[in-house]
Amino acid sequence: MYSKFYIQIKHRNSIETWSKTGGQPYTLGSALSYDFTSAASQSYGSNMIKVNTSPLRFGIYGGDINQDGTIDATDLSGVDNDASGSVSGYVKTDLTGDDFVDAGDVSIVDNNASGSVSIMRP
Ligand SMILES: [Ca+2]
Ligand SMILES: [Ca+2]
Repeated sequence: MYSKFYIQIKHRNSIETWSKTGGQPYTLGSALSYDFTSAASQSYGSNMIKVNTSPLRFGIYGGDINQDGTIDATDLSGVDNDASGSVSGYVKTDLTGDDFVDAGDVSIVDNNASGSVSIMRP
């Protein structure tokens, strides 16, 4: 016997993302394997972005710096300020994970803010 569940991804500077609409069958006590990356529809509301074409891969949206569920001008402002100050290290405003805040990080937030990316949850 199984029930349907959702898998929730939370990450310090990305949009909270849930597994596909309708839920995932799961038998209590068994191992669970779930691939978010194969299609945008693997996430609830197809709330992911294509990050590679060969192999085809989808990823969660980066840029929700203040973790309020939407990527907008407030997040952009935070990353922009840190980029101007050449902030480095393990900081939330470093979206690319290279330990440095620069135009590459600003670009990601800017694109996702333009798309009004926000949480889609069951
Ligand atoms: Ca935000
Ligand atoms: Ca960076």
